[in-house]
Amino acid sequence: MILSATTVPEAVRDFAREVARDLALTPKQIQSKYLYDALGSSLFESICRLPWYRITRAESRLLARSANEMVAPVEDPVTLLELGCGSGEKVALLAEALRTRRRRVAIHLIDISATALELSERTLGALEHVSVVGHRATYEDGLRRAARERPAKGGLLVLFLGSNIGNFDPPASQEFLAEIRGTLRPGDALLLGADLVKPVGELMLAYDDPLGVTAAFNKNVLVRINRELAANFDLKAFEHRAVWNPLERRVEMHLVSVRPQTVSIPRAGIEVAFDDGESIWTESSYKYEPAEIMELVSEAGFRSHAQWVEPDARFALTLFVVE
Ligand code: AVJ
Repeated sequence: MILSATTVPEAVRDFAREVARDLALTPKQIQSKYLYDALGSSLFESICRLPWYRITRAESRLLARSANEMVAPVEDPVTLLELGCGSGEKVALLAEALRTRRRRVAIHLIDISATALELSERTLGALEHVSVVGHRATYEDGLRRAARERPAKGGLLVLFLGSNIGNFDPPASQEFLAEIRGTLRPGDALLLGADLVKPVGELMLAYDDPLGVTAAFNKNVLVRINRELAANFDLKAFEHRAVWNPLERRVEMHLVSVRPQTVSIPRAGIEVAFDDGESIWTESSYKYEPAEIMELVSEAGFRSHAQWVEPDARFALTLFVVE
């Protein structure tokens, strides 16, 4: 079952409004959530299979190895809530660990991508002891809805995996973690996956891969604007660029204009002029140190319970509880 937060025309109107607002900023921006239409979501799934993008496999290894310990502090009947579900394979590993408790597990999936929800529901449909509700919504709306629908008894384990938190700048992540905390009760928990700082060469291969899949993923947001907002972006006139910003400790993705040009976006009611070399900033992926993750989340009112670090790809899963 997939519940949709907004009707399609309303979503397009929001998209148009935000694109007009963010392309008027300096530097020009497009919010990263718009990368995930149907094609963008499948390109992201492909990125996860690239040898140079190691986040997904590193996290799955940690989950496969320690899922039992990760669900142990949460009381039956357990509700799992995944923010940004992707393919559903990770939540399946945790649901699998709960099977031995012989209780039913309710799973809420929250994603803005219908493709991701459908894929996850298919993955989880194979498990007999789970019931799944998909919410096609932003994290905030989905959290609120799932919190309303949870049973009076038992613990809720929120999964915020894949380093999705890395898209938020530090103040926004602090605010969002506080919002998660606000919807939880004592006994609930948060499992957070965060990518760690690593050599720049490795980061560049992950975000500017030799096959060009990440470039396609990034440029696809222009394809989407052309389709949904009737724009005339020339795909050949923009280049994918990934840069490591050492001060902010984030990888930034940009779309760089290769010549001076003007693009019209009729449904957003704008014409946008680009200088030669001017870019649109489409995503940030912050990288962390293990101790920093503990601090960030503790400040939002959680108590850290355990941390698992994958030493090769450098990725951390940290479990927090609500007291
Ligand atoms: C899904 C946001 C975690 O930042 O690593 C992958 C998205 N962007 N390659 C990330 C992404 C470029 C990914 N997150």
